[in-house]
Amino acid sequence: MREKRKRKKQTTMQTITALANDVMEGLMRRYQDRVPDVNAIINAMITEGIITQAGEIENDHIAFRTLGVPHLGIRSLERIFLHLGYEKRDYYNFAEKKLDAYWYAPPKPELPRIFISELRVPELSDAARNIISRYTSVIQQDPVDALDLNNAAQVDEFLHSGLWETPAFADYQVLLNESEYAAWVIFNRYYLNHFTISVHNLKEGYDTIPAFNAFLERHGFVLNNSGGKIKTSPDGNLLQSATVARKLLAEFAGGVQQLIPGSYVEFAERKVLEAFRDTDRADITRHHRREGFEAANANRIFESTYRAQTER
Ligand code: OOG
Ligand code: NI
Repeated sequence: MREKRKRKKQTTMQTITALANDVMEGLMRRYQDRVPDVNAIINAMITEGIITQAGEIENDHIAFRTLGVPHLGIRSLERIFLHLGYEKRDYYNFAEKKLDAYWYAPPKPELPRIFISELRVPELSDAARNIISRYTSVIQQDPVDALDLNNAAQVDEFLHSGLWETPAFADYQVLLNESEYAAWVIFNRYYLNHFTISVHNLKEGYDTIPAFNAFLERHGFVLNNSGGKIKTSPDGNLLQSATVARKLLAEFAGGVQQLIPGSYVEFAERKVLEAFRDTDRADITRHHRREGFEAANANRIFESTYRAQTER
């Protein structure tokens, strides 16, 4: 009896992990198609002999942006990942950007962490709120309710679906002047905002953020310099950097084409915690390193899609 139950639990675990892998693959495939820097960075890493193939890259985390309106936002989107075995962790507040965020720990270390943020729409001006509501008020119930969360193809399609009508460029511009985040989401929706290359396990000479940034700049990639190119947590153990989002040709309502910021790529170095500094490098796993995120780092990283960075 107990054996049987144990087997059943193992099977469920395997199914969920396979599901998570499929969802992740779909996200990464479309992201790679949309963000030319992803393949360009992978190719530069191969050329420089840092890796021999893309599969060797460890994905520290991925990130989504959402709108805080009824039936959407974190509460809706997170259900997909909670179903995949992710666990909700710390909360972060971004007062000036009017954002809430949480991070989610994966069920297996091979899967990336997830960072989901949400715009506090009620704090925006009447004009911005009205625009957002014009697009999102057609959503009268949580769209995740309608999904079979065990069907990876369905989840994949949902994450890359319209959700609301293609915005008019004039609406995008009004939002842009009040919240660059709002403008980004109204067009880009749940498309992956970034994936993150873990640098600490790369070969020597590339395994720190300063070294990896130098490599990126040698190859001509432009880094977010808001608050400096290296964002460091107060404990000194989480270092992050990011490219500035390249522009993509967006088609707005009525076929109007405009270049707007798409997604970007991030880099993270998680240092070994003080208590484990004497441990052999070969024995170091994720659990020995700095976990979680850092609000002050994140606050700057958000700006990778803001004009002050993308128009540099
Ligand atoms: C997320 C920015 C924050 C991090 O790792 O702290 C972040 C975003 O741009 O949506 O990715
Ligand atoms: Ni990030």
